[in-house]
Amino acid sequence: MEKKKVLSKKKEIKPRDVTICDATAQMLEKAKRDGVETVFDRAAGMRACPIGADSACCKHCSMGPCRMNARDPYAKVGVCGATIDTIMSRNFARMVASGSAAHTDHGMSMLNLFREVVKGNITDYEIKDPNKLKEVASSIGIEVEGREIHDIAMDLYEELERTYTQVEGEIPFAKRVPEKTLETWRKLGIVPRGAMREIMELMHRTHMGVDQDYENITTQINRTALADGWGGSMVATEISDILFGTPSPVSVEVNMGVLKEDHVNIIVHGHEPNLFESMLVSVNEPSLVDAAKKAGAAGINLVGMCCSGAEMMSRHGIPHAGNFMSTEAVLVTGAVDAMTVDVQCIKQGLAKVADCYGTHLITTNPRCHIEGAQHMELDEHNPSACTDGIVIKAISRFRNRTAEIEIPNIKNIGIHGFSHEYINYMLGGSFRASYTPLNDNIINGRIRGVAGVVGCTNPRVKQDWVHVELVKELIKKDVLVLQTGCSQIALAKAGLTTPEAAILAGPGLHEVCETVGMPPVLGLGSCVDNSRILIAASAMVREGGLGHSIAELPAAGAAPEWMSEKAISIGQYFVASGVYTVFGVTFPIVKETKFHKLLFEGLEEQGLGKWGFSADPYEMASMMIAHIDKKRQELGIDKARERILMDMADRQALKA
Ligand code: NFS
Ligand code: SF4
Repeated sequence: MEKKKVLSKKKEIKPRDVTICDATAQMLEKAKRDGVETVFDRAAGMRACPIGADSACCKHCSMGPCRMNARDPYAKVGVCGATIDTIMSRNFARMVASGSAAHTDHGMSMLNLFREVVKGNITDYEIKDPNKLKEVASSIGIEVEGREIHDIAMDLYEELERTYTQVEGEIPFAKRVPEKTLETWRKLGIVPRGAMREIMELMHRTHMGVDQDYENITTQINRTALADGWGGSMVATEISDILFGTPSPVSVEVNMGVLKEDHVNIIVHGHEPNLFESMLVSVNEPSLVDAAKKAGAAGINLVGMCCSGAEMMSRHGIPHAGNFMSTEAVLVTGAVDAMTVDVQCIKQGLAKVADCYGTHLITTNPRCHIEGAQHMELDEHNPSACTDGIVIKAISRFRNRTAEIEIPNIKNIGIHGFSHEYINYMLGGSFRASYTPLNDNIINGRIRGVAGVVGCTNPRVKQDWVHVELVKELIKKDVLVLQTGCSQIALAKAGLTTPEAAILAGPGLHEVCETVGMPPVLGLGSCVDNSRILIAASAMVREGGLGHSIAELPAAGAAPEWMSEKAISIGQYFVASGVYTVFGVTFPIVKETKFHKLLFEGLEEQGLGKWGFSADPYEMASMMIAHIDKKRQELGIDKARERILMDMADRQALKA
């Protein structure tokens, strides 16, 4: 292999220090030998700017950029007079605007596809789940009884388009929000109109010289974030379920060992499921399978990564090679013949690594080209033109492989694909699908509460470690964990997505898992599928016995290794929905400021949730558990848990 050395003279990393993922560590060793640089090397060579990390600078106009002093935040103001609170809240607002834009644009792409499918202009995709179509339609007041699927679908399209374009009025999915939560939003003026309007207004308000009151900016921050969670993200999830099927539990292999040396290996990495769905058709196309065999391969092996991977593993049991911190490392195996990407979380660094191993890196979405990568646009009217072409390129790379191949021999089998619909069914049974058993088990104390642990991996912390330690700690204390995104993959690799992992759970949760046959950690899919957590939370409120708003639930959320603006938007919509949400790594705000106090305390006083921060997984767990216990106490169900734990101790004593 012709090696193009790209490793610069920077601090050397020790693979075991930067990740607990054995496969990734093994590949980082190989990368070192091959002279290839990855995100971990670049992170070691790049000292994070301390002023930027605290969000204590502004470059919104050319009178600046202006730098504040994080140690003495009120000592200075910007040239225009902007205070630290204005500057930080504007910066935070723009993260929310960008994250919300990413999810809503993704959702809008799904909705466009849906419209064209319904109209018959696109024939390569179809409505796979008409039941879900009806459910979603009737949840927002569309008549479904005795009507044609096509007519319901067209009404649903028109209604959901308002999620984006509506100038005035509440977005359609506001109808799914528990009444008391919605009441609070109305009082605060944060029920979203259309996402386009909210994002536009937030960008306007954060322009130089517009909104210079951090509290008023925060109102629009909330509204824009809610337009993501209950708007763009929820539309992305629901429409994808309607088009491609609602997930139900499926056994899936995760980790780099899913690559096969004797197969043509194709990885799909990104976020929108349409590319992947069409890829799945192409790799099963007999003429292409034949071509692969003629090239000497045993077959074509299709594998996912990151969030599009998480969707495909949930819906179809497609193997998953790893999360965000492993996307370059997986190319170091030399076994990847093509990696195709659409949008979001696609490191530009992939281009160089792909080049080093002769892997085809192919972009497919008009929104995302990468210098040095090949672009083959996916047109939904004829998707196979793109995806067949990618398979052909992958086959030719297989035939001419020169890179030295080393595939980590590690695979972790787990159960994934839990949806709100399935949780309902799993716990309630097919004849009385409901959340009663979940609520009952929370009320009687077997389950202490529910935690959503989600989000990215980040080279500023040891890959997967914070996720895994946090989740282990939570389940040990009887907290049921719901997961999405890269976090779910971290736990899958750690073996916690199996029913057997229930032995790591506390006695109450263990008993429930054993009875139902479920893992203590339920994987719900990709990051837009965090909307499934919102829907589940609303169902718990409606079921009764756990308060009247999401804020009253014994629940908490965390993104322990977050890195993206999308994660901030998600965090903010959970907070605005009423959830205590704890982030790790770093928090982009100076402590001891008014804006910090508003996010970490003030929002809760308004009836919403609040932010928390800790970089330490054990402290994070105890913060979340303390919150859950406080909510149990407020609901008057704290004593029940003591009783049930005493019963369990008695029973265990009897057994002994
Ligand atoms: Ni979410 Fe998915 Fe992963 Fe983070 Fe990126 S892939 S949308 S942003 S890194 S979890
Ligand atoms: Fe500085 Fe104000 Fe311009 Fe920001 S908007 S760069 S604080 S002068």
